[in-house]
Amino acid sequence: MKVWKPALVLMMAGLSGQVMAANCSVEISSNDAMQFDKTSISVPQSCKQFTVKLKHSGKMAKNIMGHNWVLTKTADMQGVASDGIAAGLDKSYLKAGDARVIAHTKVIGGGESDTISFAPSKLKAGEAYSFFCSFPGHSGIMKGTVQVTK
Ligand SMILES: [Cu+2]
Repeated sequence: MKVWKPALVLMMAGLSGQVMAANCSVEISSNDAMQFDKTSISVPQSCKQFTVKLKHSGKMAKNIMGHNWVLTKTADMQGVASDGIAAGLDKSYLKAGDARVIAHTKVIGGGESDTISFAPSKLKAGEAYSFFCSFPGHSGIMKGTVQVTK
């Protein structure tokens, strides 16, 4: 037992160091000028869960300048955004049961926030992913890329 103990302590120290090194959450702010404050985020696959907190620093109501955060393959972004228009605000401008949507927050207005988590294991290394806002007319500007890291 005595021989193994230092090895175990070392191993545990190594593990906790790893957990601290991986950034498993991100905070993204949006505003009344139809902008996100980030154009790219990194999602480490070493995280069991990755958490996104979306904030709206503006004052405008969600039916006028609402924002959400939607994650899809980059190739699916356009289709998800246009199919979402008809879904309306109550459905966060996303078609019900849209399998192309990997994760999303609800639509929020000024002063509000919403937090979601998803498993990075859903993302494949080498595939191109993007995040965007599916509020009608916003995805042309409100979008960014997602880097899948180790
Ligand atoms: Cu928006």
